[in-house]
Amino acid sequence: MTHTPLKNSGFYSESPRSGILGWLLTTDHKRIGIMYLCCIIVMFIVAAILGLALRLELIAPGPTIMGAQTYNATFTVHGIIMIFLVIIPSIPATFGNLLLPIHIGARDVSFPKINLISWYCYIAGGILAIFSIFSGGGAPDTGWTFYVPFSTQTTTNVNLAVMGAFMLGFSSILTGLNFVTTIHRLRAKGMGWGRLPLFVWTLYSTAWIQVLATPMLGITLVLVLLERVFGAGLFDAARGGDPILYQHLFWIYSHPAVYIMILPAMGVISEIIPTFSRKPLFGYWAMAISSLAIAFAGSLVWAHHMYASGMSDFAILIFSFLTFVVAIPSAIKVFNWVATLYKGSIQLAPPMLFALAFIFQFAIGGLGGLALGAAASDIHLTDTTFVVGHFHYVMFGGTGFAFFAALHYWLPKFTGRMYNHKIAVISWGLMFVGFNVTYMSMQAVGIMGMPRRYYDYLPEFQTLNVVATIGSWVLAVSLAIMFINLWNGIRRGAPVGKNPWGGATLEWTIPSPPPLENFGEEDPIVTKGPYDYKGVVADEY
Ligand code: HEM
Ligand SMILES: [Cu+2]
Repeated sequence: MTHTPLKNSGFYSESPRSGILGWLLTTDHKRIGIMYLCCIIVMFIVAAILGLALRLELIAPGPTIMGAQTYNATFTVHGIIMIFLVIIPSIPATFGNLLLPIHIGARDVSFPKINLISWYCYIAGGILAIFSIFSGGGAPDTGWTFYVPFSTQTTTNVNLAVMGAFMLGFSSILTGLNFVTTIHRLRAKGMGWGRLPLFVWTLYSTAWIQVLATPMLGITLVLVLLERVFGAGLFDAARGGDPILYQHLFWIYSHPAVYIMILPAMGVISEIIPTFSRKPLFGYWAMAISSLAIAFAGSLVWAHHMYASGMSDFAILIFSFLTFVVAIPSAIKVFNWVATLYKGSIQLAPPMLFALAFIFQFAIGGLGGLALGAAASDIHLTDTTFVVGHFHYVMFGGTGFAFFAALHYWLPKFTGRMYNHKIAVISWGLMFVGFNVTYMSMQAVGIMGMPRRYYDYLPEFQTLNVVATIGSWVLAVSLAIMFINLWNGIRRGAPVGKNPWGGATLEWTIPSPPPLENFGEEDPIVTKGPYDYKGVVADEY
């Protein structure tokens, strides 16, 4: 069958421009994915350095390296960058862009130009957020949650930070729009819904949250601006407004947003576990449907962040019950990953090690989430460092480690070169220890009662804080080793063929790196499911 150019995509009219314009004006999904990847890794390093500064400050009670105002600004900027510029786009905008069209047998996404615009929205949002740190008025000090009334009163650069988050929300909506349309419209012949890689199912579920929930954040941030610039009074109790309304509006997006963060990560794990167990993934449809179930049920639980805001016991009961309901599809995923490992011929290659650490840390994060979902324990734990430890377990120990697993799994595919495995395993080992020491200590001192968001604390909390800070240094060293090793791999690594890992999804059937049009003259025709390893062997390299 002859190949037919995609209509209106202008994809084929684009001859690869050389030089910087070949990137800044590209509409190729792979190049856009790589541009996101570079930006996100830089942002991660910047925000991680701020995180390390927070830990260093907390090594002793009282001021160590900074005072109260700087501490408040540092955790605010750390949180804003990590959430909006790193974790939310981390997997969809990078590996989603790199792989989604290839996984479904297409040559690009439905709207390549809109895809490029989403990247420019990301850049614009990033510039505004970074500007908010350095321009007059001082870096925002409200926390990443921008809670009113403080965020409408403080004189720091909340306006710029809010506008930055608004632009980043737009970037996320455009990515979601593209992915939903692409999955519905551009699947290759034979690529029925039951043959989609599970990574695609998680991107699909995430895309619906990006499209439906993110506008809520946009509206809420505009209301904060209206309050700050025009004194609208919407959240001002003295003028008939309601500050609690803000918390509802904010979490109606921000809780589903945690699934924008974790669902694609779960998809990465569902690609890696079967490849290195040499077994089809256990319970394909249970995994596919549980992604949709998490996206749906996850939009019904937002007020579990507000048990201490004066809500009625009945409302607390409802939101607590719904929070436990969301745990069910998440638990199904953990069960099915473990069932896939069972009796598999396990290969502990670097991507697999990061994937196994994900399962361990996500399980701890998930159990911590149940303790926070239960009103009785949450009333004690809310706003302590237990909460901080908990979301680092889910967002860093979960999504972060899945992002690193994806880097180790797919970078050889898109660069054509392999990194040093021994160094990768060492960086993984150090990271696993450093991570768990840092955040398990923060959870423990939170249970003892240490509040979050204070640069100072009671002397009895010091021991665990010293342990946590030392843990963060081990974490920092491991991150440095990992990034240097991957960079060396990109530059000087051993060349690899189409399929260095013996994967069975479509990307492992095309050259490394893939050609501009992904597939040759002929559009692929799909005849089997994504995890059928019969006759599939890994290339030597
Ligand atoms: C090297 C890595 C990191 C270190 C050392 C670190 C450290 C910290 C510390 C100590 C705090 C608590 C501040 C306080 O409440 O007193 C914090 C807050 C936070 N961290 Fe991290 N973190 C790291 C990575 C991450 C990652 C990967 C994320 C991803 C989402 C993240 C997101 C956040 C958020 C959202 C907050 C809350 C900020 C706020 O209270 O407004 N961090 N981090
Ligand atoms: Cu939540």
